[in-house]
Amino acid sequence: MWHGKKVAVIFPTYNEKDSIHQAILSYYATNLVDEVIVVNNNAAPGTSEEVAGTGAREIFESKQGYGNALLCGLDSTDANLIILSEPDGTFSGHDVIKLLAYSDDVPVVFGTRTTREFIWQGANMGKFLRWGNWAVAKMTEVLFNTTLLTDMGCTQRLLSREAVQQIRPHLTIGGSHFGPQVLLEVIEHGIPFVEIPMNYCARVGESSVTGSYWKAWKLGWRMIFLVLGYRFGLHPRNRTLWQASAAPPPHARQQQEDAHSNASLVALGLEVQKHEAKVPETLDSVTVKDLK
Ligand SMILES: Nc1nc2c(ncn2[C@@H]2O[C@H](COP(=O)(O)OP(=O)(O)OP(=O)(O)O)[C@@H](O)[C@H]2O)c(=O)[nH]1
Ligand SMILES: [Mg+2]
Repeated sequence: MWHGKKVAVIFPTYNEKDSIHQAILSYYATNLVDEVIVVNNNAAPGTSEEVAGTGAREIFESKQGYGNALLCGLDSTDANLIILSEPDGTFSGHDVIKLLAYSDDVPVVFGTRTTREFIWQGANMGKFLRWGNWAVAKMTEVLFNTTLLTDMGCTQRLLSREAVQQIRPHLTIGGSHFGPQVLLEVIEHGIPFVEIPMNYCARVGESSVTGSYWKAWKLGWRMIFLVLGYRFGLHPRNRTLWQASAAPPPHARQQQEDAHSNASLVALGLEVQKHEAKVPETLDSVTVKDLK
């Protein structure tokens, strides 16, 4: 729970049998996570046995793909704050509190894996991936004139229930570039967001996507075409903008409340002045009417 809001973590799993048990425990250890949902995407044999007994809820998605698995998880939770992550040892429960802290101010918090101080030894974030991700993220930031961005593909991120409801009908990608589509839909809907550094560690076991140079290269180009497609109108949709539909963020609410109480004080002052003008000479002459 975070400020009375239910928190869920979604783990898609394909080839993380050797790390998933520990990953689930590390998120529950925060005492902030109410539910871990494991989306078994035709995962390696033995995965279910590793999940059993951890307290996580295992669900199954037979349609192969990173995006399909995450969409299945998003559709299976009623949590108010939803954290997407991976159970391959690259992310840790340690960062949950950072995502939650920022969720007080913005409905979407993206992680970034390109901050040097947070990249651990053995992590799959060499120069090519780091600067490649950074370059596509910067291109997106400039083309959409949006908030600071330094990573396109960090799975670990937080979305509020309201943000998910707004973008969900527009999420169509079942494969590895699902992550950038979520980012682009958040931008297109005008949903406020921020990006913060995540610790990024070495993977346990074999990576099936960015571990291969050519797969990463191809994914990079698909991301670039996706961003350009969004920017130049190839994904026109009827989107309801966030401002039109959503409640103001807490700080704006606070400002409104302050403005309200200031207005009330001014009104009270005027009333007092009016009554002072009518104050009778002696208390004896005070009538019930004067007191009203
Ligand atoms: N490759 C693959 N991954 C899937 C699939 N369905 C879900 N996933 C999950 O997608 C996430 C990303 O896959 P990884 O193999 O870790 O790829 P990656 O994150 O690009 O590679 P690393 O940076 O080395 O972790 C993992 O949590 C997988 O379990 C699928 O059909 N294929
Ligand atoms: Mg991974």
